[in-house]
Amino acid sequence: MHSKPIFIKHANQMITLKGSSAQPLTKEKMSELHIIEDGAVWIEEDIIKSAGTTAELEADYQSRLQEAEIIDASGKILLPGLVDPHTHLVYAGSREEEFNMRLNGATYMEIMNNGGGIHATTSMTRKASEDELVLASLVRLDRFLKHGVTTIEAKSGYGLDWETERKQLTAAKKADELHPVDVVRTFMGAHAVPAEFKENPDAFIDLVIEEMLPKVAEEKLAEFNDIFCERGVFTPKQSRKLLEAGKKLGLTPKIHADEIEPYEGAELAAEVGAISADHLLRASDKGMEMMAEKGVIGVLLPGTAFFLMAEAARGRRMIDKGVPVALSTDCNPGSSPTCSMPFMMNLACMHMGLTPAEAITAATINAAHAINRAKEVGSIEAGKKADLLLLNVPNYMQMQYHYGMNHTDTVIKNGEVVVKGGSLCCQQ
Ligand code: IZC
Ligand code: ZN
Repeated sequence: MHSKPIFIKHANQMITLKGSSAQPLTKEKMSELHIIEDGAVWIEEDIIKSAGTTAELEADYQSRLQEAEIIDASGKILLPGLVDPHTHLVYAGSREEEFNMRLNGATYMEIMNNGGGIHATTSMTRKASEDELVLASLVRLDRFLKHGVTTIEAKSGYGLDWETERKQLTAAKKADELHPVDVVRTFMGAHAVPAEFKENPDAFIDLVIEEMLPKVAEEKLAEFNDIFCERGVFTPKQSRKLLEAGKKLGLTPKIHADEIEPYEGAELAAEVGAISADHLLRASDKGMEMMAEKGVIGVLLPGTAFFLMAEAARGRRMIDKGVPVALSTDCNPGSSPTCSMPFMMNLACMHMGLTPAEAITAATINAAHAINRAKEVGSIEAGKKADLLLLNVPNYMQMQYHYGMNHTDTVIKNGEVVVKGGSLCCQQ
């Protein structure tokens, strides 16, 4: 625990996003960043005690300025630590050969149907020890942190058998304990139909429901329950059955929806009351409208469209229709091997029609809502966790304008400086 208070002052722009903890932001509210110029925050232990202008906080804390560690943020912007609400953090191996195959014309689904793709990562993850998975995850968490991400979600789904699914979730829990970045867990036993069940996917869904879900709930291994609802993987009917079964055990539904083909995944997300529907590259207008009505968050993963060389999700249309939109890396070895949320924010502007302000909302408070953490993180407000990001740019639009670069200067996680001058601090 940090002994001294931290006083960050003179931020050129402090992007607070205040007042957004109760509901995800929609429509024009996604552009209201609640910026304070010459912004300052006072941090004690792991909590933001106060946020305002430098003049206000200097007056309020006059008698205590001597005891604080002072960070001068002149010329920089201060924003909430970024939140990534959709990752496949825990896996073994990599799939650069498939990348090469796709560049030579093969499709993601062809590769998967020939035993590669998710199946390739599953076989490598089954063979890896829990320690190896923890170590691989810690390396990725370092990369997230260097790019300003302080909280992520992580899914299982490269086991497709109970032993490995459990190993992945336990590895995610250990990585969370060992690393400053917070890791929120999702069970995704139904990520692909394992070869053993190729002829009978219904039987696999029953196995996940009867054998795996109760153990996930009982051992508190995850908060969310996800499924890959996609033509050739799991049908909407199978997806509904699994998500409803999870709900009965207290697991909140999430869904990989309409990623490759339109499949009424967005509609299903609204019907089962999912907290988020993710991907949505081919979501229908009706699906978007149903999501907007039910407040289902659209978690968009622009890196996946970029890396699969596919047309991006219609983010602009979703926002205009009232869907609360969040952004994520989808960090995984097949369709999006990256840990860079800033790059996702740039792609959202270039390929989905979001503005820089909307991209910031989508990568902070709306992303926090998508993993049920908006009361603790995602905005700069008194009482929230001291998870903060200082970027080496003078205003927030330059974050996306200077693309493909990492502007991270300082990251504070739980009130500790964990990145300084763009580099990880050694005390971790
Ligand atoms: O490993 O290919 N889409 N799941 C659904 C993925 C991509 C991850 C992978
Ligand atoms: Zn995914």
